[in-house]
Amino acid sequence: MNRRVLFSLSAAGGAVLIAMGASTTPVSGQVGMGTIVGHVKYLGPTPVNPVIRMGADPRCNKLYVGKRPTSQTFVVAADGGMANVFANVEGSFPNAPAPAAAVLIDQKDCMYVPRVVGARTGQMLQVKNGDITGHNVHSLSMARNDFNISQPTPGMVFEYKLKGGEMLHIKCDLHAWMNSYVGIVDNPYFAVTGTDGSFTIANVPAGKQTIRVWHEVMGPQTQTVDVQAGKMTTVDFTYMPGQKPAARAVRELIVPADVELVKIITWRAQ
Ligand SMILES: [Cu+2]
Repeated sequence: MNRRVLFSLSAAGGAVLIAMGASTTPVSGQVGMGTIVGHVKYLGPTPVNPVIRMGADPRCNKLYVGKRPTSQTFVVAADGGMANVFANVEGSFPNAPAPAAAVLIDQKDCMYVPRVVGARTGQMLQVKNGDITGHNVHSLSMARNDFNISQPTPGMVFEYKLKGGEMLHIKCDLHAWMNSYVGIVDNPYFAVTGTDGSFTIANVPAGKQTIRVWHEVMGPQTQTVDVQAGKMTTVDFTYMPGQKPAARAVRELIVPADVELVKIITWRAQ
């Protein structure tokens, strides 16, 4: 029987968790499972998203006549709720098949929609050209999810079976402002924060679980929570101006009861 020991390591320049806390309330769900409800906030003046200049493609530019499109990097509500943050439960879980349905990213009005999305290893990713102009879909992968394809014709759909787990950055080589991020994980316990900064991950196995959140600029943070069967556990994350992404946030030790030497699984921020 294994013992699971979790401890955090602070790294130089590491992001600091300034808001910690958990509470539990009853909730319905599968037996032995609980629900995690998280809130991600950005405290302090919200960074100004740069204005996107689309003059390089008149067909894109025409869509925004009289407007000032901005990058959707920081989408922060009045109370600090932060959208487009990917959240997932880390660790090893029993194999479960990836959903048959594909994860869809559209290219709409010369933007990727959604900007941040979650997917499973082994799941199909579809990237559609929903525009009247051409696009290029280029992944910057560290985990064998390599593709770089052209979509010159409206309506084209590119399909790809996701291989390795990572935060996959997808860009368009024709329009430098187009970026999308796919959180690829090998379990079903993930979500993306909405415009209020909240996320919900249901039917998580009870016990100590490590929750990781990731933002494209602010990087990752992790916390451990005690998920209780049939209950809802809340967890809060906070980003602040000046924070640097953590180089390393949490190391997890799986300690076999009959073995003294343990293998350290090092998690490195992407
Ligand atoms: Cu494009």
